[in-house]
Amino acid sequence: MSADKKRKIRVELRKNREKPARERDLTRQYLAGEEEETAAAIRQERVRAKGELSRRRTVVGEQPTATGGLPVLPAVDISHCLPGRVLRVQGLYSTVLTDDGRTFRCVVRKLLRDLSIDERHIVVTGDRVWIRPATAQEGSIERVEPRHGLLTRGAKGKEHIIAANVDQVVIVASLAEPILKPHLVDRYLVSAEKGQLRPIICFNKADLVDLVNYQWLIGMYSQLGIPVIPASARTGFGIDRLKELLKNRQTVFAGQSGVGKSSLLNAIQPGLQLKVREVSEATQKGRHTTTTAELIRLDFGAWVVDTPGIRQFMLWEIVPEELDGYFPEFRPFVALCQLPGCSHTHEQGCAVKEAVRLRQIPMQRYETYLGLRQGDTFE
Ligand SMILES: Nc1nc2c(ncn2[C@@H]2O[C@H](COP(=O)(O)OP(=O)(O)OP(=O)(O)O)[C@@H](O)[C@H]2O)c(=O)[nH]1
Ligand SMILES: [Mg+2]
Ligand SMILES: [Zn+2]
Repeated sequence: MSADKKRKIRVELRKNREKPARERDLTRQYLAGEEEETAAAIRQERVRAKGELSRRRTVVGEQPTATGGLPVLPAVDISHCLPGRVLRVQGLYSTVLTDDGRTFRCVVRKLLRDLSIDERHIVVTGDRVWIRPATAQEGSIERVEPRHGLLTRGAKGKEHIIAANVDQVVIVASLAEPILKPHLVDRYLVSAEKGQLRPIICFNKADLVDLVNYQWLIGMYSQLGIPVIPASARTGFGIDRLKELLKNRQTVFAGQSGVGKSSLLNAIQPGLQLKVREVSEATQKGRHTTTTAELIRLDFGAWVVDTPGIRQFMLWEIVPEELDGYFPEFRPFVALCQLPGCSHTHEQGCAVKEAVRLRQIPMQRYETYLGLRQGDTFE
């Protein structure tokens, strides 16, 4: 934080809170996951309905250069504050690991909450923050640094940031139960491209199938230049290769519930003891074993984020006209289409369609593209 960038900035604050804090805490205890999202959306509606965006205040800080976060980065007194990293967010509390290795349970400073129009996602897993310790184990988050490397999705018409400040995403899919959905893998790939994350694909549960039947899939993604790792958390197959790719990097594990994200992390670092689904529960649908995204520092010099499986992975803020930009293998052909702004769906002289015909672009990928243009959810 350099002093010369600091200045007084006039900002709009959210006005009064719509319900007393205590009452809301209680509500939160009873709600989890999607239900809480709905409740948050309802509370949000109430705030908007009252048209309460009128209070203003002057804050000393910097104007962030990146968009998406809060409108100001408040200056913090570094003689009282510590830099750290958000390990997980649970309700009103975030667990922060400070750079000197201590863990604090933190609330978010009121100013930050007031600056945020949407109260969710002021702080997300992976955020770099400054905290002010109150006791040896508790404190408050005073400032959130601008984010890079995001895994996001759309949820109920809003952006949901799953993890911030990561370099890469391991897209985990299962070759057995739950059934493999290549379109879902493609959707995660688009999201990776959008969040500027390097993608890695891990096909787990290889112990349950004959890999020969999946060579086409492994080959297809490998040809796109994506590292593809067939693996088994159960037998340890592929785990060393995966571990190698995680070294000295920050990686988020993503994929449907039950594909084995937590199991893979447990195999990568024995003793980690992340909760995994009991075998007897394996057939129960819709159960999430991991419930919050959690940042973990592994022994061999890697940071990973274990995430809960997502039922509906919607893309966020991608306009149809720009969708082709998120399919890297389309790029050389897009420029050759006859019509400017070609949608590659029905046009004459479309070089993308021709490339699909000549098998220079895999049919599977083109079908995903068409589906996403039509707004499919692939559920
Ligand atoms: N046979 C076999 N089973 C596996 C493998 N990996 C995971 N499983 C099983 O699959 C089930 C789900 O594994 P989890 O690690 O809990 O899956 P997850 O992706 O973390 O699921 P959520 O936390 O709900 O998102 C468990 O019963 C695991 O034992 C594997 O490689 N082979
Ligand atoms: Mg899990
Ligand atoms: Zn075209």
